[in-house]
Amino acid sequence: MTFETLLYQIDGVVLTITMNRPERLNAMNNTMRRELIAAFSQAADDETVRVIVLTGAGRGFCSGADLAAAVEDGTPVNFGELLRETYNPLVLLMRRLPKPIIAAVNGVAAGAGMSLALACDLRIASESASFMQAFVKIGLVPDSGATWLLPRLVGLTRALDLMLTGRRVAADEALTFGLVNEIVPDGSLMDAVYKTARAFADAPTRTIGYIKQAVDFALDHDLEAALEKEAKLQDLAGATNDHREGVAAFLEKRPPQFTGR
Ligand code: LHQ
Repeated sequence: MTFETLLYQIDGVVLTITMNRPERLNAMNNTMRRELIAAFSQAADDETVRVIVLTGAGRGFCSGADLAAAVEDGTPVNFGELLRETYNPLVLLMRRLPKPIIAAVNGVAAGAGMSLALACDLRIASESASFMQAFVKIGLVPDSGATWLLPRLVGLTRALDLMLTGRRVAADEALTFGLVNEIVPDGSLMDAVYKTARAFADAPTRTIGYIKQAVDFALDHDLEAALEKEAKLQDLAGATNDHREGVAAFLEKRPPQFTGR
């Protein structure tokens, strides 16, 4: 599939989706929102894809909604409808996608662009990356999952600081409070990301999907419900070839050969 605003590149089992509007720091216009949904849907359906990397072209990761596009279109934006029809399904698709998604945060991630980074499973950032809950600066409420994801990732104290001030947080500060998993020098970002991606390429992919499901479920349910969800998902994981292979490999004292099934 070819896209106007994205690059969609598969190398073995690793898919890289690159947001590609560098002149606007990869701000999301209508086309990009639609294409991101199509790209992640295709990644979900494609059995050969076992890990996804999301990154931005040029010096930005994603600067959020394209603020100029609405003015250029000349049509009034119905914010609630826009969120319900595009950003919200995209974030749900990413959180429910049963494969690991790594954000390669190469530059600024602002507004809904930061939300996309938060919706990934891991965030590896370059030294010059930054994060900004830009919404309040333009009189808007954090959206695209930011109010749900950010407090869970960094705690309420820090989440409210970032959301209420809209201040720009540099990568080193983001690392101190667990917003990113790792920071690497600018020139080695993609090497570091692909090293992690390759490790996931050899992982029991189906089980990783179940882990994502279990954790997201547990975040808004009580212990009893979370225990039951774990039991249900463990039934499914226990029936995978990869579980059988993992146990066999352990007993035979050899590395496992997971196939993602
Ligand atoms: C941009 C953008 C951008 C267009 C940089 N749009 N052009 C919103 C609306 C409706 C409903 C649903 O939800 C949402 C969700 C949201 O995402 S709201 C938040 C939207 N994003 C922002 O408010 C961030 C706006 N951008 C900035 O504050 C700065 O550009 C940041 C801090 C991201 C980067 O600053 P710098 O590194 O100094 O770069 P710059 O400002 O010079 O930007 C470079 C170019 O990119 C520039 O164009 P130009 O033609 O002057 O070179 C910017 O106008 C353009 N750009 N963000 N979101």
